[in-house]
Amino acid sequence: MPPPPLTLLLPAYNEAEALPPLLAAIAETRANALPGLSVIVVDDGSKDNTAQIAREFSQDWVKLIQHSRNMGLAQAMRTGIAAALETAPPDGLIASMDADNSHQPRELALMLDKLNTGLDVVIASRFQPGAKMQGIPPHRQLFSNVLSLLFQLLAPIPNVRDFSCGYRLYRASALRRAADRWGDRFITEQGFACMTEILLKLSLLSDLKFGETPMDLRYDRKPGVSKMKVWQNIKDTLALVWRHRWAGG
Ligand SMILES: Nc1nc2c(ncn2[C@@H]2O[C@H](COP(=O)(O)OP(=O)(O)O)[C@@H](O)[C@H]2O)c(=O)[nH]1
Ligand SMILES: [Mg+2]
Repeated sequence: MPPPPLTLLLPAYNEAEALPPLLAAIAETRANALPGLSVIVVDDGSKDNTAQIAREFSQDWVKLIQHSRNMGLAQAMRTGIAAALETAPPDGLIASMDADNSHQPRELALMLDKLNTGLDVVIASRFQPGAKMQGIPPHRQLFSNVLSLLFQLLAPIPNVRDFSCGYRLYRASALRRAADRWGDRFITEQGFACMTEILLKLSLLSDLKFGETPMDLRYDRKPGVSKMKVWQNIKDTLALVWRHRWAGG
């Protein structure tokens, strides 16, 4: 039986430099392991050639959606998930990945194997034995370590250690249930905390199973600087865990 169609979302803001090597690596993975793979690049009002590069890649399995102005990672995820759900069959799969060329497309095959052990969400995790990381600034490393411990303590999800990584594989049916249940309130965050919010919301649905695969994070390949506003993200994340734990979501 052929594997179910998999739509990979790439939220992209000013990723013109990172996209060519990333799209080439995705094409290789598609040819070698995942023939059902298609890509949606969500260009979020980039000021560089992000959209042009996605367009020029001109493969029928790459689709470009553009925001006319920069609306932030959360809005890009809302747009991307809604577009992917429109076409996903009941057994379809939806993945997301940073567009900064620090995540490795070939790990998708490993994530799919893991999903097929009976899971609904698989996270490429910096906290699984075997995970590797190159080029992470110490303050970012510290931030993700603290965040992982905080969530394991205050908002634990069985088998989840990496709550904030954007590289994930979901069953479309899981995202559809969340979209049906919360509608416009599925993703309420504005910034990077949306990634954690997606996971927390999914954990409130009954019978979903989560898992992780070890990630090989190549932050050293990322051109330019991180777009994460660290202090804003810390504030948003603390407010999120507070609402989830003590204020009923
Ligand atoms: N759509 C959209 N994506 C963004 C924005 N800021 C960052 N991103 C994307 O979100 C992902 C994560 O950002 P990145 O700089 O890689 O964060 P880091 O890896 O945590 O340092 C990348 O794919 C970015 O292109 C934004 O304002 N809008
Ligand atoms: Mg990144």
